[in-house]
Amino acid sequence: MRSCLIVVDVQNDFCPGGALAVPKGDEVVPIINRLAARFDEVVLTQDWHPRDHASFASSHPGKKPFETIDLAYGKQVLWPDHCVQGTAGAAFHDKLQVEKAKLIIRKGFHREVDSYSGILEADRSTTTGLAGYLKEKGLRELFVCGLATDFCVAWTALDARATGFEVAVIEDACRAIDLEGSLERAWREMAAAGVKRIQS
Ligand code: VGL
Ligand code: ZN
Repeated sequence: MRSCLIVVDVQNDFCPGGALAVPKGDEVVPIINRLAARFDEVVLTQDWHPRDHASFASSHPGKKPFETIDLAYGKQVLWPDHCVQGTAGAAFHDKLQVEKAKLIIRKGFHREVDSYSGILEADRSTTTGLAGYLKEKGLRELFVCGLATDFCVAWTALDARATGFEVAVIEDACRAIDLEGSLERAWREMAAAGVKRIQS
């Protein structure tokens, strides 16, 4: 079975000093660089929002970051503006060794639809093309790492599993946001779905 490392959203805005900083988010960088050296296949995902994205609290008058609202596809957490296309915050952490990656999947670029998942957008019907790419290349075993454990990593791992891949999340190569129990919930859902929880 051919395997692929999926590196989720290791971008400046999710690291200390960034707009939506994940605590200790930058600590994953050297761990992921070491891991990537051991894989022939590495894919990066990149959160890539338009300036007026529906997941930004600033797009909804009167709303504040970390509140939730109902959008056409269901509940949406509202975030500080982050990973705006072309900004320094949307760039990969400058110590992340990205040369190895053959594919960068951008997501969250539809103004009205968020995408925590690297596979399926939040409307649960628009695909990013990543599953097709991996299948066509015969990559059936996925190792997922990056930011944040309880949002984009978990959603990517769950969708990959639901699409039929073997999936493991590398816990020490991830960091979490942990919003109102989201981290524990994410691990529970991943375990129930058959996502393996491993260490680098
Ligand atoms: C993420 C919140 C909003 C993530 C992205 O990468 O986990 N979280 N956008
Ligand atoms: Zn985002």
